[in-house]
Amino acid sequence: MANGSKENDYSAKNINVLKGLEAVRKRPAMYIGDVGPRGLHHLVNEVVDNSIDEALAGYADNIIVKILKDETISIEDNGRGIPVDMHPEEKRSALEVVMTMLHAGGKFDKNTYKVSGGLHGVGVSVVNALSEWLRVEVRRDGGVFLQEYKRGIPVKPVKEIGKAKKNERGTLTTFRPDSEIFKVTTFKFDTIAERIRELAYLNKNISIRLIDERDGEDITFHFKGGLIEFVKYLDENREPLHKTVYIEGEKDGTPIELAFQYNASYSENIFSYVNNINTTEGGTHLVGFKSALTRTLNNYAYKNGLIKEGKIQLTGDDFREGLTAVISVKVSEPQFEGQTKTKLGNSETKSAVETLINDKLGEFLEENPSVGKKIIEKCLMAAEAREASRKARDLTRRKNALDTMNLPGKLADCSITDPEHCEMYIVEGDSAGGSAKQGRDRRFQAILPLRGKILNVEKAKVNKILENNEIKAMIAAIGSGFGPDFDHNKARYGKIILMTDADVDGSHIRTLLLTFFYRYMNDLITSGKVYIAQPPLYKIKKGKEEYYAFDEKERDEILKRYRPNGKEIDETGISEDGMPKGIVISRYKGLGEMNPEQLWETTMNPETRTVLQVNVESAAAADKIFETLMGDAVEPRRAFIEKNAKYVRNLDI
Ligand code: 0RA
Repeated sequence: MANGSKENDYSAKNINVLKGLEAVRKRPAMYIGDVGPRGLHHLVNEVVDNSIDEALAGYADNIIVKILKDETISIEDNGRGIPVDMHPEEKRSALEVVMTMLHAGGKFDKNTYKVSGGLHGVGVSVVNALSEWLRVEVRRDGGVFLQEYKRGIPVKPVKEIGKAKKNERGTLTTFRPDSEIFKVTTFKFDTIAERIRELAYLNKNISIRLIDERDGEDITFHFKGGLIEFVKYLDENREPLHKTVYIEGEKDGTPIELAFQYNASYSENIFSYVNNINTTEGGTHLVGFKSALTRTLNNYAYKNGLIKEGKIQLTGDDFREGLTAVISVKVSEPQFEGQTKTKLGNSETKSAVETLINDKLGEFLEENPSVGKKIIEKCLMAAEAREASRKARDLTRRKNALDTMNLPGKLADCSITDPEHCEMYIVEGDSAGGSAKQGRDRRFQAILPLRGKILNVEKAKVNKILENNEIKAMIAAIGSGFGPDFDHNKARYGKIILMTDADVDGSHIRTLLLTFFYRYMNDLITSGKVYIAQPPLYKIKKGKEEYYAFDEKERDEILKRYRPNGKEIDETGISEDGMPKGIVISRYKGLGEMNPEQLWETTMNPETRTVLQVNVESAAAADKIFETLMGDAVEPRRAFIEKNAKYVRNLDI
């Protein structure tokens, strides 16, 4: 009888496991964000993060990630190996518990700085639940142990399948994402490489190798210089004004690392991390850093007579113009807040960071007066430019261009005023703008047509930017400020939708717009308010029937229905065997070719349209792309375009 109750106990636990797995498979997006490419790549991050945690605990320094030929992934580390002995409460192997129970990983882990924010840290059991199969091989205590799972359920108990060599230890996980869950199951090397590169910069003692067995690409990421190298990489195409400043230390149990340099540009690029998570919404560590920077530099400048008393007052913004910085802290019990759970809330972290940087930066400046002088000169220039742009802004204000009371004449506003229900289409060109104005639902859709190309803000000073008519119109229409005083909560629309032609000019204009939003209305992007419209590329017409296709694949699917005996039909609508079928395929070149009804039906009607939400997965990567595409250096831009040319599907020349 005693035995019976034990068995009941065991099945009760099993039921919990099955319920857990079922919950994950039923609502995968709740655990990994989405089931598109982003969610797919999150699986890899999740497993890699576990190995990184083992490395941070001081037990591993080598990680190998492979994309295998059949689109499966393997991740191997030389850590202690996940424990395989019986778990006293769960009455099964600890390995099985870690792999099958939600959030079980942390229970064993005495690791102080375990990731626990955002989408990371959901636990490897989530990866297991969303994999058609997964196998994990552990080397420890002289043995090699194996367990395999199908959609999260163990196929058999953990088994010792061989002997490990002396001191050989580690964990090897291999998995195939479940095609019942994910829309696409092909991995992109660059997406995986981007996160690995970031991790390698943030953890200078770890070497991570990424091998793509599909094409033989093989890169080892190991940066002995850590954050110093990260900052140099970020500023690769910018001109640094001095050697990189590096500060490292621990305060009140919080390890803190910072690297920064000033460059000749005008933009501020601070990237902050907590436990290897990119805190795109900032938080207390960032606040601590900013106030220490302002205070220390200000004191230093006055003490050394670099600023004449009473001449010009430097603000916090002046101390951050042309600054590229990475700050990384490890917090043992991080509180993540904000829309995307990427804002650190722990108040003790602010004072830890502030105190440490005040002390160490002060020391650094005393020891490196030439760097100090360069920095203060740069900040003084920023202050002067700010004065000039304030005057320019005042002028514009007087003309009411930045005033919401006086909306730009080109704006066809919507009648509803509640921002949550309103959207603004920014449309390329007056003629498409005209169609959009006629086709829209004027209750909640506003249209702002742009004439030609907006200014490239990456290369322009603030006062020039504010003189640009298209930019003035956007600032006024959105109505929630600009630059440092931008506040997305005051935006007049909940969605800003960019609608440009599907050609080279269109994508250039879109990039210019995104650069502007990224640099001067950043919160608009991080709060998820910016979208890209997806107009169709083809119309297929047969008699009275009309279909729209958004890419070649969709076009061909539609044509298949008419394809006679598998014969191809070309774009003129004439099949190869010479039978005209009465099918007319038209390729839309521009938005202007659609009449208002078509534009509404295909691109603007919320019931039927597709819009892509713009998000910044990695702020550092986004910064790099804008700098490459829009900055001064020509060679990296050429290289970027060449490398990415294979992703361009519809290049209109
Ligand atoms: C908890 C305890 C121990 C190892 C691990 C977790 C561990 C987890 C992962 C995940 C990927 N690689 C990993 N390596 C180790 C070891 C406890 C002990 O040996 O005392």
